[in-house]
Amino acid sequence: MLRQKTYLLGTVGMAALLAAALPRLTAAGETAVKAAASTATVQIDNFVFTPATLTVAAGTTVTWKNEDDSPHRIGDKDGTFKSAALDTDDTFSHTFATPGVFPYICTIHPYMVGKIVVKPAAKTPSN
Ligand SMILES: [Cu+2]
Repeated sequence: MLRQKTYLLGTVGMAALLAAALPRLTAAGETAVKAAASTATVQIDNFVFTPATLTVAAGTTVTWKNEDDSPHRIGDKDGTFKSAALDTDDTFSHTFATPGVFPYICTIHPYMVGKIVVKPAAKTPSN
């Protein structure tokens, strides 16, 4: 038991140390980056992506939800992410770890275009 307590304290101390460098990998840093590492949704309805341009912080998981009567299939030009055909109410999620601009289309209806803009994750506030 004593040994276990020591171990736990050691873990907490280590987590605090690592929080500055690797906030996303530690329990201590989790709260600090919670706002950045969040989720966002793109709605598909009437052959339109809404919002057409979605800006998120790196680490955000974007979920597309097909609320249309027609199937749609998400894909970006570089093949970074690609969904199966989404039927009504189906969803597809992709986590954007890297900052950048990711234009995508519906590969069934290529005139349907959207864009995910990924900003660098917010800096961790000093504890
Ligand atoms: Cu489509």
